[in-house]
Amino acid sequence: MQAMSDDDLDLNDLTDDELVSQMHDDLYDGLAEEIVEGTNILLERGWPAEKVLSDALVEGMRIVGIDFRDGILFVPEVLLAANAMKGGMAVLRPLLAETGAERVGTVVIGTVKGDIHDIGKNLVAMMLEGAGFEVIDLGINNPVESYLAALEEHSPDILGMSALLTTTMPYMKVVIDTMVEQGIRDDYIVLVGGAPLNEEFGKAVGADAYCRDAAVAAETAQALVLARRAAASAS
Ligand code: B1M
Repeated sequence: MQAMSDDDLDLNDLTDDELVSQMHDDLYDGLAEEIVEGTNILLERGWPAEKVLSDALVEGMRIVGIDFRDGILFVPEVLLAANAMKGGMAVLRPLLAETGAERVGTVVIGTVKGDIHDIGKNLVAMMLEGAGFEVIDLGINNPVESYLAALEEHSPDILGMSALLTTTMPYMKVVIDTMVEQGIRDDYIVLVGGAPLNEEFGKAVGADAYCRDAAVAAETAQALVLARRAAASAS
């Protein structure tokens, strides 16, 4: 998938549509430098960070995901694509995370045990920061013990869990059930997300909400924290 692989290709010469399409190809080919350059060019042309993220990066990764599923791309290539995506995200991070808003609350977030996917979780963390939350990111492959230790250490308002595999998403229930057993479940708002989840799954595992994407996660986090504070001050 190398539509324009000419070495002399100057990304600045491309129209917006051509550049976005070239970035999909560059992400597919795992070309991190080109993704960083393309991201900067779109920003210089006045694109909002959210649009660069959704149209150029997330859409490019969606295409990678299809060919990964169909056995056309394999783990090493997808790792390169993920690395390129992270290059673009690093450029966008200060813009997505910048906030003039007052601190709304604290979130502990991490990908569950057995799962090493972190791109979506990282995006959620950035958007939460942009919505005024302090975010403690536990990274990937978290057993229940690491979530519990972080809850104790940071006393957050929210626990967020991410899973990208159908085999790892049930682990969210292990974490929530352990919180129930320890009598601490209701001390926190629990949000869950990740591509294979849905609303029904969120309810079934006992989460407060399932969040479809990073923007929904940020909105939901704000709404639930404010609602909880309002309920606490009314009682
Ligand atoms: Co993996 N992988 N992968 N992979 N990988 C998927 C998930 C898969 C759907 C690909 C496919 O077959 N089409 C498939 C899962 C199938 C299934 O479970 N039914 C799969 C598989 C099978 C695997 C391996 C098992 C492959 C193998 O080894 N044979 C292996 C598992 C490793 C493990 O975790 N133990 C594996 C490995 C990898 C890589 C390491 C190569 C790489 C990860 C690199 C990294 O993350 N650092 C990788 C990647 C990149 C993908 C795909 C292609 C892209 C995922 C991604 O980053 N998407 C993915 C295919 C796909 O999802 N289409 C795939 C972009 C990201 C922005 O979206 O993560 O959905 P997403 O996040 C969104 C929302 O879901 C939501 O908001 C985010 C932003 O809007 N969200 C939350 C996510 N977390 C949230 C938490 C919240 C709220 C919202 O908390 C409050």
